[in-house]
Amino acid sequence: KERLMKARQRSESTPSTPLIQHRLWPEIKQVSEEQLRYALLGVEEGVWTLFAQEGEMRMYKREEEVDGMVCDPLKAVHTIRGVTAHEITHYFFHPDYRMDWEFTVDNMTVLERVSEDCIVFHQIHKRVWPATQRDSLYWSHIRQVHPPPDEGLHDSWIVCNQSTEHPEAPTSGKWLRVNLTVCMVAQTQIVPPPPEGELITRDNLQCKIIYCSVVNPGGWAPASVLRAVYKREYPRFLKRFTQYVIDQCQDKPILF
Ligand code: 18C
Repeated sequence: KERLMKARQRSESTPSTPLIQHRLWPEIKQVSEEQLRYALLGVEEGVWTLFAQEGEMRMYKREEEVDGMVCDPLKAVHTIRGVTAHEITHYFFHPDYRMDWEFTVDNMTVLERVSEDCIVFHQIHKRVWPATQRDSLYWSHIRQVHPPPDEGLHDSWIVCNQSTEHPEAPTSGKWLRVNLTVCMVAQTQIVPPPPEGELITRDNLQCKIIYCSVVNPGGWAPASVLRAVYKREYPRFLKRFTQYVIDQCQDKPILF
């Protein structure tokens, strides 16, 4: 118990000072807290429809249109072994690894490195025939979740991505800009706990992941193509990304 408490204390983090002083902070704080609550709500029957399932992974959607454009909210839950919540969110947030696992992106640029826990990204996405190519511009914020989680959970982390604007990447006639709100919440569990007096190894780690996304395509796209892309790409993304993190972490010391 004492060892677990110490590991948890080491990983305590609060928003960095440069971030708190940034013009985006009030929005980042509000959206991240709201997304966390939304992610933890669960998937009520009759509201969410299961559309993909593989092993521990479950993906749900709600069919919704805004001004005739498909914007189906997605919620996915997954459980993987051998990695921590911090590791999952670290690889999701950090630009160095983005192109290793993100296969919807042709080009990624860091527009502004606000702080160690917040970056503004511009991405040009792969074109889906016959639609116009899309780009996205969003802030991305990583933080540990406070207060500490319930009994049974060791720690929780969140990455929240939200569309924004930036003078260095105005909308162009070239791409249609998508509008996105995405969050990834990860929770570490120590199961099974190590025998008394022994250290935690990767065999004692389990990580629960909740991924939520709402993407407005930003302009016309055929609904049937869009829903087909959605159904194919989200499971592909979550499987590929989680396997990537497992592979990256297996020979490294545990990052709590
Ligand atoms: O969360 C994810 N990635 C993060 C880091 O990149 C970040 C970005 C999210 C971008 C979501 C918007 C993507 C638009 C993509 C255009 C289509 C690409 C298809 C490529 C096919 C090879 O949060 C993981 C994101 C996983 C994305 C799954 C696909 C989502 C499809 C949404 C469709 C909206 C655009 C429609 C384009 C026209 C299609 C007819």
